[in-house]
Amino acid sequence: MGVGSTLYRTWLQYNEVGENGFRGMYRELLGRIVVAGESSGAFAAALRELELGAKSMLGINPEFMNAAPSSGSYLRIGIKTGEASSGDRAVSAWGKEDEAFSLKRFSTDDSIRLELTGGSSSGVLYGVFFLLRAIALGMNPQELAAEETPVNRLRMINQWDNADGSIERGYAGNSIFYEGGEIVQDTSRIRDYARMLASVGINAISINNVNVHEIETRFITEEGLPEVARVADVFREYGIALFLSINFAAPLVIGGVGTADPLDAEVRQWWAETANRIYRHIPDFGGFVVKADSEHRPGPFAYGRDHADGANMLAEALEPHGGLVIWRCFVYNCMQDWRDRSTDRARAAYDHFKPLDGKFRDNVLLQIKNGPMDFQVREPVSPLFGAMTRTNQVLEFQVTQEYTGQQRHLCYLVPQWKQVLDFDTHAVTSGGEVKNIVEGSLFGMKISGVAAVSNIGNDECWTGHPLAQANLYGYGRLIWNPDLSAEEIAEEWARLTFGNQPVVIDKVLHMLMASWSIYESYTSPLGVGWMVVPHYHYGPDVDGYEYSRWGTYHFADRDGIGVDRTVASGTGYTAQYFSPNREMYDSLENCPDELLLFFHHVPYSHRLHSGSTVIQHIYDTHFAGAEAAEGLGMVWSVLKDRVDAERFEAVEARLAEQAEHAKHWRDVINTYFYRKSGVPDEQGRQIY
Ligand code: GCV
Repeated sequence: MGVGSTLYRTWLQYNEVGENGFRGMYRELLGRIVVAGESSGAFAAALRELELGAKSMLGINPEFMNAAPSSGSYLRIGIKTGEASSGDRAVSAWGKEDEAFSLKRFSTDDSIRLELTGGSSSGVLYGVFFLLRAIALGMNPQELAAEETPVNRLRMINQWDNADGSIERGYAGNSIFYEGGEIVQDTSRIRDYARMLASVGINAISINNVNVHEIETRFITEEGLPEVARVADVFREYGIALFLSINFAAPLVIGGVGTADPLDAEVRQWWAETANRIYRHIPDFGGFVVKADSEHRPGPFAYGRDHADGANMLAEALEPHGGLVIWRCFVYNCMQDWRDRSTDRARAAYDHFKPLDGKFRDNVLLQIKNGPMDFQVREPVSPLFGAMTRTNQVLEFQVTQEYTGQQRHLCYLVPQWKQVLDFDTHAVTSGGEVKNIVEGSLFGMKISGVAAVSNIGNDECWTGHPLAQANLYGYGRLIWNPDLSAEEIAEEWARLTFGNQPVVIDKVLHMLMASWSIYESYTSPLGVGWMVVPHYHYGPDVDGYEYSRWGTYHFADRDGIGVDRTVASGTGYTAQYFSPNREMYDSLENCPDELLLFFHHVPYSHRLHSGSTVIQHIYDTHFAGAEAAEGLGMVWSVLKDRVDAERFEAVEARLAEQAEHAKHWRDVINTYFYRKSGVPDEQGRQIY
């Protein structure tokens, strides 16, 4: 814990604090720590963390005591009396108040007393991470005060790790959880990960891929569970509940039951017994994540049942134990005929799930990807948000950069996530933003929140690209409080990661904040998406998905490009939105430029709001984007002697690859559209 290289330590560097960081005052304050009450579970982790932080940043070993000293400075830590403590995870126990904390300051002329009170041991842990962050950021202890409650109840990470050690869509090495078909024996790296996640407020994790293969199907057996329980023990220390992705066909595949029909009595009995077994091994097990009837995964459709039948059957089994079923809405026809223009993948989630609103049990949550397609660099917000008012929901983001440069390119995703959270669905007259929907109270959801696919692996820096750590950090901070700005989060991360030197902060902040737009500009234009190498999703291949079965087309011909999703002449997808979003997207005049080709098929000569034609926009953004990608490397080079060599060189190498690869994107895209359209670049730049 707390050891390793600067790459490994991510934002938990705990560098020595100097006098201009109020070293003296903090040494006094943390020199004596009064612990009120029992300190087990996450409370114990909090105390260990304080000890580590105090030693590393302030060079002191705090004295822990049971009673307050009569004079002088000290920090008092405790759990709010009369409140629940750690442990119980029934649906009703996903309580924000348990995870809240307050930090109160009582100063006299010659001393400071701080009182940190958590709603539970998890609240204490979050409060300690807040305090250590404040110290690292150089905050004046005389100004310290906080009253924080997480906005979202479920704040989850989904691992897409496989038992063989590979990670689906992983770009940072192999799994830290599995090796050679088994859960790793040495769980110390998992512990370091749990600590990182807790430091940004994550409280739930699913530890295996939603595509559940043979070995992972057996995780819920008598043989598999003791192993899974070892991992649950580690996460429990940090207030994080463990979930498993399950195979819907498990009763059939491993249970000796002749069917997986959710309405079959024997199947129901099998899942009930399985749930009993799981909770014998892991009493605070979070529940199941389920990908069913999606991309060839088994599900209720095989038996003529619907998603509510499937999810409710599992929910019934978990309900007596307080477990949750997180059922994914990523359901679409992945065997589409590209000749068929009437089927629209974007419509699928809404068409499948909206009619089922109100039919799910209280411990079922529907997990909805942020957009209707699949984590593209730019997509509209899924119209399912706001459309279901009687169903618990989880918003799904992707921290791993599957379509956004695979952690070889810099792409800080918090600004994208913020746009999603701030999007006004207009489901209600006012306050219909996505963040209010997933927060839960708008529609009275029993439980709700946000989940995201992780970007970590066993790479030294965890995330492949050292600057991609900002996405994991930012995800946690943003869903704790969606009103934080992307800049605030980036600055916090940069300071914690690289220290408080103004020039470093300034450059890193600039790079992060520019990166999404740079990536977008040299890749797929105007929201059309999907111009990537099939399966790998890295690098340009404009027609890679054009004649495929995946429902992901751009329809470029010699005259124009884009997908007509309007009501009058297209797939009618726009009608899934509430007014006035529906009319805005439906109208060629009012549709925002950045989503134009997602909603409309237009001639290359179509003039955007920006004043440019579509074809000239494609050329201009691709030339500018490749140049800006090169510029990122130049900005970074200024930091050569200000960032340690290891991190400097790791980032430098990634940025060099990005600059080269951006040129490839530029030339492939520009050349493709020049050849298709025959329209020359107004500026006569080199196109091949
Ligand atoms: C885990 C996309 C990805 C798949 C992923 C799937 C999903 O299609 O490319 O790798 O599978 O999304 O979210 O289930």
